[in-house]
Amino acid sequence: MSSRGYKAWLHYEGQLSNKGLAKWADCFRSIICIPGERGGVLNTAIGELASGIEALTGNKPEVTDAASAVDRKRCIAAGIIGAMPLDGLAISLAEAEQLPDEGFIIRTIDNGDLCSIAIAGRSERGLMYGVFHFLRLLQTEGIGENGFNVVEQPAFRLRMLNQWDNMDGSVERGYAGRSIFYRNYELLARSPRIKDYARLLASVGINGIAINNVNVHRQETKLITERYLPDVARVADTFRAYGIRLYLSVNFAGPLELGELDTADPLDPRVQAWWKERANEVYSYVPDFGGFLVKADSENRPGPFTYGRDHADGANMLADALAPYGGIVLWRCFVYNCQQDWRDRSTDRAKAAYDHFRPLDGRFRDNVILQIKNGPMDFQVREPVSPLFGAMPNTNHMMEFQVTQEYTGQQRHVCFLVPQWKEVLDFDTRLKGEGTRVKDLAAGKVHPYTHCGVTAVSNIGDDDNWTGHHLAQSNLYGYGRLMWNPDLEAEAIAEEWTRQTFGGDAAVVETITGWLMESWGTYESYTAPLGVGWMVTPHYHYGPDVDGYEYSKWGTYHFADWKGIGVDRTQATGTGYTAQYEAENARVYENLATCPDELLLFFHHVPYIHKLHSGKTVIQHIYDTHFEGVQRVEAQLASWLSLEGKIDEERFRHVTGRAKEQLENAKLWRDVINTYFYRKSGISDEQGRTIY
Ligand code: GCV
Repeated sequence: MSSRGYKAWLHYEGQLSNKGLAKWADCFRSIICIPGERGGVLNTAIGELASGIEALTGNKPEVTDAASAVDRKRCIAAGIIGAMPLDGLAISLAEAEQLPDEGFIIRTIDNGDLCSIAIAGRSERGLMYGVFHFLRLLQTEGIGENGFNVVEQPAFRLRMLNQWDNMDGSVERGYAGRSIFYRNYELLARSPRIKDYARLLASVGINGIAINNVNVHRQETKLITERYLPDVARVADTFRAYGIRLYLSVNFAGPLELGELDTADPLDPRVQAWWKERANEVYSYVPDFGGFLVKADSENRPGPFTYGRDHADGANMLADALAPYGGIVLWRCFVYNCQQDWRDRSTDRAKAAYDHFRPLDGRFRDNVILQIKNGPMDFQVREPVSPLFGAMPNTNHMMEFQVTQEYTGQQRHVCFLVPQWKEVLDFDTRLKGEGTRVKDLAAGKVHPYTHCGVTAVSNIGDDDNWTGHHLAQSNLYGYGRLMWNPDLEAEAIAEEWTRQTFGGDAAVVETITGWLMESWGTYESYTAPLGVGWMVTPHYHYGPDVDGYEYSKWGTYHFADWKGIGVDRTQATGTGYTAQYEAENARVYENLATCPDELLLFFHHVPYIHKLHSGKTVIQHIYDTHFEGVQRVEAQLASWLSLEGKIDEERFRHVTGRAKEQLENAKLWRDVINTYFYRKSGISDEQGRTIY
């Protein structure tokens, strides 16, 4: 496939033109790869460098391996620190050795008319990230008179993605077609798409992937058996060439489900031996296998509770099986009672993860890492940060985000999530005094975690453009970029994605970047208000259904009646959830006077006439934001339409179609939400706009 959508942000279409270029032009003719020995990721890096430069300049560079050629000027010298002579490259060994494995240096050397460019990675992977970064800089900023002086390293050690792909070819919460990994219960192990996907991920620094759904069904349970391991190994090979480790989701009841034992009790020696044998076999096929991802005792999946054991017992049993090979267990904390009685006002789903896991701190093996969703509920458009994150100093942590837009418009609406993730990463948990931010915890800077980082549910499928909506590619790109460097500005990420994907025309860049940047707020404004969440069509999670989950078993309520709305999660009169935060944060959320408006209904049940900090009443805020939200979508559509002729026909038509659908759906949200609350409260809109 060669469409623009398919190439995503890597289509390098002759965008290298700026005034500094002449000075460096000669360098682009020749690449010296140091050392000459090539294979694996090094090969990938050099191949990407050569083809990227060819696409950008129109000239195929000569690639030489000769170490002796290192003295040559007017080239790009690309290599691995330690194995490459640094003389003449303006890089000191002391500086280079401070970099972690995945770090790199890009430096231009200007000796009058003899210029050269060095890309030096601390490892093969570091070099590959350096190459992609270099190509990104060429496309977004171009190379100026002063060249480059870049030193980079990733903030987080684990930067993963989770595919929720099933072997029948479906994708749970997938909005971009079918799976690129499976069809009819077979792995598409030789599919070029997997390689192209690996390339996209590597270009933004992803270094791990779990390739099957955390809900592990019958056939998927066999992925860790001989039936599928040869194909799993092929897929692992593909990802390995891009520096990405492969993980598999496993079924906790595997021994039982495969009919080999009559129990899955983690303390039963037969079960322990079974998993050890499985691990041994997996590693015989995939020697650098990453480990097991586990959803246990969650949403009807099996787990240790069946045997009266706890999560530490379950995770440790798997960890012991993987430990001899250096594998890890990614154990999910998305554990709650999904059979709740809506009449029961004391149970609060938001409290569940913390209540289940916090008491187990210190009980998990060093090769277990707890995977904690960013919010206490489930990837809503607005939630507070999970209070569990950082609250277990003696247990490895990673944060789980959702790139796929399950609750944020399902890739039919534009909703650029980088600003949301950035808020989460910047959140000050205060767990070790002021300034204990999530990003520092995830980077292992606060507690001495042996493994830590971030992961996210992917948003791709076999649609030609990968993500359904062309603009949804920005979320995959943005996830990688932000998790490499959480200090990047969301807008800078949006802009660099736009430039690489749609080119550098000023109106195009401004319009698309602007649209992306206001899209999360826009989506929030016409959907569920003030952090209350849900109000979506049950199961599908698209479109409004205010009471869809209100009398259900899922623990997701808004408690709206004729007087007010919201969930009282205070310690004083509610479920006591606020107590799970550090004292100062708890105080902020507990008190109406300090609780931020955008989370008001997550933490409090208030009358419709309650005044927000903004000065508006809750009910007027609901009306205003819902009318404004639709107006914003109208304006976004209009400015997109003004780009006609500046965007290729195919993408222009496609995005226009989706934007029109978004507008219709936003109107539906507006009218359903406004009408519902008008009918409940009996309070009219101050501006007398149409409510049904
Ligand atoms: C994979 C939510 C989703 C489910 C998903 C689950 C999870 O409940 O709706 O589809 O299952 O989260 O994260 O495990």
